[in-house]
Amino acid sequence: MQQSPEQIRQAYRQMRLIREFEERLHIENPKGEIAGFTHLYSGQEAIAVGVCENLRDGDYIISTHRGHGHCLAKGCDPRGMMHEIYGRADGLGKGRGGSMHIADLDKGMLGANGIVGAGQPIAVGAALACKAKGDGSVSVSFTGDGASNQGTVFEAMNMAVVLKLPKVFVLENNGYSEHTGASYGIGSDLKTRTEGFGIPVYEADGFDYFSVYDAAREAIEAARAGNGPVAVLATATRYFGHFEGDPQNYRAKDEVKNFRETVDAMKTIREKVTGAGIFTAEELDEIDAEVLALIDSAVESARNGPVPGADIMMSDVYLDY
Ligand SMILES: Cc1ncc(C[n+]2csc(CCOP(=O)(O)OP(=O)(O)O)c2C)c(N)n1
Repeated sequence: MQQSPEQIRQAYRQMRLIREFEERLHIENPKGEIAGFTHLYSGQEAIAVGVCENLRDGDYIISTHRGHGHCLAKGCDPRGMMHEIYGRADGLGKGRGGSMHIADLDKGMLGANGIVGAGQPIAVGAALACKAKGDGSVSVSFTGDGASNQGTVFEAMNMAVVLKLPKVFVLENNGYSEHTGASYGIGSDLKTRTEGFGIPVYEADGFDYFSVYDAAREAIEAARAGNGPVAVLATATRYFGHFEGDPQNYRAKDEVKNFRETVDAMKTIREKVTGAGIFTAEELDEIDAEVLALIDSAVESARNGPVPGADIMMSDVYLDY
């Protein structure tokens, strides 16, 4: 482990923050106070955090419909996000976007997106801006196994290669596209397909923060150096349904339970960090308690936050030049 204890502490906290944010939303969602679809990221924490811990403030990310984890990993305020998910006027998007449309341009988070694959062209544009600035910044897009079959992804890959852009394609294979297994839906393997575009692929174990961090570090360094686009391919699972309310009848009975008990990302990082003597279990428990208190207070204030008035609903609809 080449990271400092402080870096590891930060990564662990970020992963715990995502895990608890999502587990809590799973409890809150059926209460009926959250409008629209909610897609949870629990299980995939090591991927978002392993990638984003390699990023700088000036780098950009584009998320997916399953975006809370990416937003938190890039540094978006959990309270502002919770208020947004509850549709509150003081949420990150003034309550107009909800779960699927969280953005925070100040943090380089260019947006989550309900149209599968639609983030790709935006991320190519951001990568072009990074190249023009010439400051070594990069643009990162997160893409699911299902989204990887969209034409927008192929176009983005080709254009990023042709223009030699500092673009990082993070391919997150969680095994399913809605209810369709990746093995059924993907015509060849993601690695060779991506390499076919001329993009080097760095593979990682998506349950293991350190594996993702190392693969992403190598990939991102290559992109910063001006060598053109790269990809990080990580495999993990999602613990909840495609959306909240999905009964997951397409999964084997004990599938999620087995993942939670064996390769779980939080369990893995805890075992590695305590095993290497970097932090004790009690020190990690303290971080967990601090995060849980933060989530409690974010949910409480979001439930009581102000609803947007008509003035807010009508603002930022059209762009004035
Ligand atoms: C263009 C488009 N086609 C289809 C959908 C419906 N849809 C929403 S999510 C999804 C599956 C995405 O799967 P994947 O990219 O693997 O991400 P995951 O949900 O597994 O995180 C589909 C087909 C959509 N929102 N947009």
